[in-house]
Amino acid sequence: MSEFKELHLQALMNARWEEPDWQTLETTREGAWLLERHSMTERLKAHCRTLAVEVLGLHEIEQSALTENELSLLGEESCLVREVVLSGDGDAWLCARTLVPKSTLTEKEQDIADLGAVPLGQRVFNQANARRDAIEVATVVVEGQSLLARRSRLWVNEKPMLVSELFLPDAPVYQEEG
Ligand code: VNL
Repeated sequence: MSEFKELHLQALMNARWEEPDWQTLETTREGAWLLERHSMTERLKAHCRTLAVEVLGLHEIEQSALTENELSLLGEESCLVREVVLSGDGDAWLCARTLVPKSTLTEKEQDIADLGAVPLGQRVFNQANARRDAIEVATVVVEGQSLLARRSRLWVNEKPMLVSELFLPDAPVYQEEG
C-alpha cells in the first residue's frame, strides 16, 4: 500500500488544477462526476454494495508547507491532512487528500479529526448547511495512465476544507453506465 500511496498521493499533490469548462463538461458523463456539488460518497455508493474507506495517512501540516493557492482558499493556518482510498466492493476507486484547517476542527467539527473509516462526505453532508465551491479539475498521469482528478472546497458550518480526489482506473466514472 505504501507504493500506491506514494504514486497516487504524489500525483494528486502535483496536479495542475484548472477552472472547469462548465458548458462542455456539463454535457458529459465525466462531467457529472467531476462537477458533483453534493456528496461524492452518495454518488459512489449508488454504484456498489459496500463502500469502504481506508485511511492512508492522518497528520498535521504547517502553514509554511501549504501552497499560496491552498492558503488563499483556506486561510493562513496549519491544517490536518487526511489521506484515504475508497473502494467499491473491493476495487480501489478513489484516492482523496483533504486539508482541514485547525480552525475548522472546532466546536461540532472536532470529530472530523477522528472519522476513521467513516467517509468524510457522509459526515459533512448530513449537515444542512454543507456546500461545495471552487471546483477545479485536472488530468493526472500515473504509470502512463491518464486519470481524472478534481479539487473542491467544502464548507461545513461556514468553515472550509479542501478536498482533492483522484479517480482510479476501476472507478465508475470511466465505465459506460457510470
Ligand atoms: C473522503 C474524501 C471521502 C473524499 C470521500 O467520499 C471523498 C474521506 C467518499 O476522507 O473520507 O470523496
